[in-house]
Amino acid sequence: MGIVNVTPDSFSDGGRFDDPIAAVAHGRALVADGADWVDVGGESTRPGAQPVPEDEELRRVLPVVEALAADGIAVSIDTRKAAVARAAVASGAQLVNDVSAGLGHVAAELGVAWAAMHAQGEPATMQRAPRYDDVVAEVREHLVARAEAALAAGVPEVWIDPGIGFGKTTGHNLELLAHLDELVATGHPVLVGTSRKRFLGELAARADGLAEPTPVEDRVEGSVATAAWAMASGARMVRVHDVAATVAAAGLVAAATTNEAA
Ligand code: PMM
Repeated sequence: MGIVNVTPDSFSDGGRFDDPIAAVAHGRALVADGADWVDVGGESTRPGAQPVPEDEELRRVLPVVEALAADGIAVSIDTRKAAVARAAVASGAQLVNDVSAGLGHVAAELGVAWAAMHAQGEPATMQRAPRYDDVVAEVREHLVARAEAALAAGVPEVWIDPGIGFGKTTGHNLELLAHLDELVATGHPVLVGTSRKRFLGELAARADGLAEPTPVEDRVEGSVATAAWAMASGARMVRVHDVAATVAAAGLVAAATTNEAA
């Protein structure tokens, strides 16, 4: 799943694709690089981000969803708002990617696939003091409950996502990645997003003895390595910015796990 953030303030590619023409061109380029899905979002959920009004989010995403879907591209809409999900599906989106895990009833009403992501708290404050007794068990139980309710309500396909970086310390993120197999074992298809996230910058800085996290443009290796790890652990989809490098890694993971080269 390749990422198109139509936002002026996303942490990872803020402002680069906030005009619809650039965003559509970028979505097409991600598909040319091998993405199966293009995830279009109009509200940054980076730590500290402020909510975006509904009419502004609609203005950002709808032309992009419509143009990419018209090309036959599988589009997912990254939103926490029911009205945005409804309008995006009416414009051709086929999956609601929901970082609030609260739109299961909307996906049921629309009859489209739904990705339920775990988050602790709201983006504006979620990184202040994330706390868990057992992060893996708490995330798993939350997601399984949401997934079962959504399936019972008639959602045709439900993905679960541990929400790397959403109300989690670097330690929580690493624990979730180390135990992804426990999410996979629930039987629900797993989606994981580590791409360019801050914990990768923190880990790279720690390795180099630097005080500040490495900048976003220096997180490609960590992004690809963690995507490969997620796929090898059984995740069925990874949400990434660097599609070409990740597709190459996915090919290697597939060869290694099926031992095709032997
Ligand atoms: N991360 C971001 C936004 N949307 N959706 C899912 N399902 N999983 C994620 O980990 C996720 C997401 C934040 O990253 P961005 O600002 O680079 O889009």
